[in-house]
Amino acid sequence: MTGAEAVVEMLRAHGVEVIFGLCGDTSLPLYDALARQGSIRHVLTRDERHAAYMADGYARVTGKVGVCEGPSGGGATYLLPGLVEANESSIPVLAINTDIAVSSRGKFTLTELDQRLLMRPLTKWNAVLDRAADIPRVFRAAFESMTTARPGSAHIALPFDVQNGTVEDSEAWADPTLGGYPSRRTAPDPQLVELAAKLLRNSKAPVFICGGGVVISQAESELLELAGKLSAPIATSISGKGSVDEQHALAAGVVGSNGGTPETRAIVDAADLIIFVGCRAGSVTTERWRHPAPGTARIIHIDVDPAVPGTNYRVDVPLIGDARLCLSALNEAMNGFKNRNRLLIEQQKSGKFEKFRALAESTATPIRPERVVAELSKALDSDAIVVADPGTPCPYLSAYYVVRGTGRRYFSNRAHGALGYALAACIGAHYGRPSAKAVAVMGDGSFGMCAGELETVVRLKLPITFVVISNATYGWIKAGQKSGYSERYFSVDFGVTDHARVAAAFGVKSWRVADPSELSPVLKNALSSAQPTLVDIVCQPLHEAQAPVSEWVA
Ligand SMILES: Cc1ncc(C[n+]2csc(CCOP(=O)(O)OP(=O)(O)O)c2C)c(N)n1
Repeated sequence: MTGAEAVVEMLRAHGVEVIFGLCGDTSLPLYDALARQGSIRHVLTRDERHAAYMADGYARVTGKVGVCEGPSGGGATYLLPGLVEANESSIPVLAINTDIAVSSRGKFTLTELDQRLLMRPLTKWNAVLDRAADIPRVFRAAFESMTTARPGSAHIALPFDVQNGTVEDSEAWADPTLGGYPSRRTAPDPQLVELAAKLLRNSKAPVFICGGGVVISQAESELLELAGKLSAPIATSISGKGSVDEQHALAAGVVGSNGGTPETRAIVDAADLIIFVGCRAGSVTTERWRHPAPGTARIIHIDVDPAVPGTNYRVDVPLIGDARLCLSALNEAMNGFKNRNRLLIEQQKSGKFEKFRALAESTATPIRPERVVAELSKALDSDAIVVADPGTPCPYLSAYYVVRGTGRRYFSNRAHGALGYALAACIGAHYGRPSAKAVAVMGDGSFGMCAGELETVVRLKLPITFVVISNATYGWIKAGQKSGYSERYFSVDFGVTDHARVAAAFGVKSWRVADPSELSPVLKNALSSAQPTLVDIVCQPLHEAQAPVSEWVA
């Protein structure tokens, strides 16, 4: 077979069903091979950035590797943002950039770029192919790297002449289990499990803080079993939403500087033992390492990456391994244990939601962000997938959108928080879980960075709903200028755009809503449509709102 055919065969053999990408001169052999094989669906995008974000959204909701592709030069620099986001968020995304021919290297060839150096620091694993015979081995290595230990992204550069080379048919084999993650689970050291169990037994007020690792590892039921034995609240990072059904009595909600509130902070501060699970204890989740305050609570840190425990907190017991296996081992070690000293969190939870409800019922204009979250929550089924961009959507939905059920039903790009992620990630999520309603919520800053992809949504007739929070400003930054720079607002406001009309020009059914009483019927209409829909909501800007962002709370 040709090199291009071998690439397609290696993808198919790893269980790949869909690829997101954009064509180029150097990709012609690959496209022809994709056209001739017919089993892998190709979703043509309008920007490689969005192809990578689609692969990321797909991977997040399926537990499978997401795949994107683009051509040489600009195709590689445009794929890059999605690859680095996925890598830092522990999401396996494979990117293939085709490249100039090996025989054209070093001759000022159009689009020549050192893809090996470009992608090396941004991915978990990368390679530039020099000959077709290496294709099977390189693809096996990429899938193995992406789906074992801490998942991450991989990049393969595929030169034009390599695509036209020859690969032995018998070489194109794969282990299909490497197409999903985690593909190889590692168990913790039993001695450290015993030490952790001892700390758990002696704790009066243990609190879990879960990151994305619980959902990635599908450890939700093991987590709930252990939390039940300990009567311990389960707090999460933004990426950890889905670790626990947020309606559960032990669910404490999102903690940290983005989406946390004084009430959720109080739950963390009351702990005498913190159990971090699949959570890097980064700046946002810990409010810059102040909550929990160092030294106030004992720490058990569970993570598959040995470099994580001990980086930000002095850890009493590190448990290195897959979250599900670590929690299972702890459940076994704690067999028969029942803690009766329950840390009460009902008061904090009801306090948080009482304040929210007061604003959510507001009939004021511009429409309050709280009202948007409340109406959206009412209108969505529990199995909906909500993707939030930075700006207003992320803190508000993280704090107040109550995820009903476990697993990935809500996510945001929390590694880099680049604007313009949600629309494309939501398209990927739709392909991953077509039976669920997928909804992207974005600021108007984000809309400006992704609107061209509305053509893709219309061309493919995707029944996705987009919500734009319109405030004609980069509100998050303006709020920072208010709280930290005495309201010296500088270069943060932009013009008013009617996003509904823009979307309509693409062929998207759309509404612009300025009156809060119209919100509920319009959202219901939009969400029940089998076509792409967009609701543009004229909203109170963040610097005037009471956002759940601790830096801005006086
Ligand atoms: C690509 C990119 N550039 C800049 C930023 C910095 N940034 C964070 S939030 C924000 C403002 C967001 O504005 P908008 O999308 O309109 O939402 P709002 O805050 O107004 O709700 C900016 C510019 C970013 N996150 N990503």
